[in-house]
Amino acid sequence: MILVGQYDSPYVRRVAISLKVSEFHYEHDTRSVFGDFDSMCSTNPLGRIPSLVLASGETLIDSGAILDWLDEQVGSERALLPHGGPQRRDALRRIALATGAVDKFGAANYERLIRPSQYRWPEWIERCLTQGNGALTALESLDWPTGGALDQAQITTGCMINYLKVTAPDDFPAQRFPALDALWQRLEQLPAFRATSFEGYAVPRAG
Ligand SMILES: N[C@@H](CCC(=O)N[C@@H](CS)C(=O)NCC(=O)O)C(=O)O
Repeated sequence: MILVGQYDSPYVRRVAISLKVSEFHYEHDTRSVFGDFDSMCSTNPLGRIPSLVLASGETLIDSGAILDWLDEQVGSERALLPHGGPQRRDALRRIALATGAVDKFGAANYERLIRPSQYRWPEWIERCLTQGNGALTALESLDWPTGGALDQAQITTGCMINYLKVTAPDDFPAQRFPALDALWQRLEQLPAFRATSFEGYAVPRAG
């Protein structure tokens, strides 16, 4: 199978880490969602990452759908998302907050880094940051494991925190989010996180 997308995307990274934790081997297609846009649209009509091209030739798009397929492959005992009940609802809530934070801080990043400065909309950036901080505050108030098996809520939240640390460190002051910072520090030491680490941000920046 081939995972399409670079690890600077927290959506790609959460899939990559989940594949590794579930002991799936994959080739990595590192085409850029910006630099290789036309080619990317032939893989996913939305021109977005991640996609997962299966050995059968079928292409799965959207990280949630890919992770759903992955959990189905390994069965409920090894699935990264609990299969039902309050545990599943709790995990889905954490994941919604983490992916929502990526979307909101990501939108603010695009506005601050990519849109030409004369077209920026400060009120919109402020709204996105308020929403992203709402998610971070909610996640910070929850109990997080300090060890044991990885699950999808931890993986997705770890990828979200790392995305903020790399792309917009001022948006994630560690002293304001100590529980999340401790979670991130622990997760980034794990083999699957280390194997997918990235230090740069591939999106071109406008002046
Ligand atoms: N809901 C999608 C979101 C994926 C997403 O936002 N990918 C970003 C990279 S982090 C992307 O492809 N952005 C390019 C674009 O939307 O033009 C998923 O979970 O896969």
